[in-house]
Amino acid sequence: MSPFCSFWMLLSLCLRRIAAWQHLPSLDLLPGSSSPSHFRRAPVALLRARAAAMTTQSAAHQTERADVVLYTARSSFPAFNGWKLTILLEELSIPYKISLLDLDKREHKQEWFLAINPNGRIPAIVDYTATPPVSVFESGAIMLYLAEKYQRFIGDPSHPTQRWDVIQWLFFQCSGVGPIQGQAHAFLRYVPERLPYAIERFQGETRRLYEVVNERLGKCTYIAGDHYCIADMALYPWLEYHQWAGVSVADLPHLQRWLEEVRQRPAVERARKLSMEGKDIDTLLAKAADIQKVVEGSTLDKTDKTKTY
Ligand SMILES: N[C@@H](CCC(=O)N[C@@H](CS)C(=O)NCC(=O)O)C(=O)O
Repeated sequence: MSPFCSFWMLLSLCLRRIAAWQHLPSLDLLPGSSSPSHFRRAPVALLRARAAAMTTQSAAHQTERADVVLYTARSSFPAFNGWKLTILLEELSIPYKISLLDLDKREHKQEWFLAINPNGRIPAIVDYTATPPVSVFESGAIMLYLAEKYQRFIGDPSHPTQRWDVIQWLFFQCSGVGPIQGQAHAFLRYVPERLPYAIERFQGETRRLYEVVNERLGKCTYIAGDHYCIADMALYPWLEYHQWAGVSVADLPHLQRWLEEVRQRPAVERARKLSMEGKDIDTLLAKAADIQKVVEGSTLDKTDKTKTY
């Protein structure tokens, strides 16, 4: 091996050591290295991401070391997809930090964050315990990643169906309750035009999904069976804030019983405080008109008008 190559190997090793020690993404210097992740293509972006994480609020399990950095939102509107993840991280009790992106200022559309989540949405995580660090986006995928990694809240892997019960109810939330209730929020609270058809359509479908949940919870303690799991955590923020969608749960007793049970978990309570920072439903409802103005002005996804399709 040439002295030049040895020098680069040594330097690369030192940098990796420092990176692992500080939980920085390691920079691969050796040409032709087999490191597969996109971190190699965006190291500067990720260093900036880390810098952002360090200047923001830390979570209950704040330590000098953060195994995981969660990118979630500081916004005038409730960001339930990020809240799902603070619940899971609190339940797992692992050292993590929260980096709050200001959605009203469209920080989630900046280049450095798009290197982590090309979809430009929160939440996303970077797992610094992995070598090289791993980034994951999409709340459901992040939940599965963490649950599988720590082998918790995912059901007994040796059971023939438990894991799939969890996964199917998690998908039910991620592809059903989340997007549909999200549209109910949008048309009821954020969109400047009043479109009764859209409001009724999404409220009606949200209510139908709630009835499916109620029916299921009449048969088992938690959504995927008798064990509390990531699907419960994913559903909780949405069902807890049903009033934000203008949908009632007054006649859904099993859903209410479950809400009460999940709400009382200490990790859920800590996560609610971290994620919703004083945005209780009464405050939200009282401020709905102001929130609408902010969202209208800044955060709704806008098409680039200069492009032609
Ligand atoms: N399917 C995505 C949805 C993520 C999402 O919509 N996040 C919202 C906050 S809850 C967001 O980033 N909104 C900003 C925007 O629309 O520009 C997931 O589950 O992670």
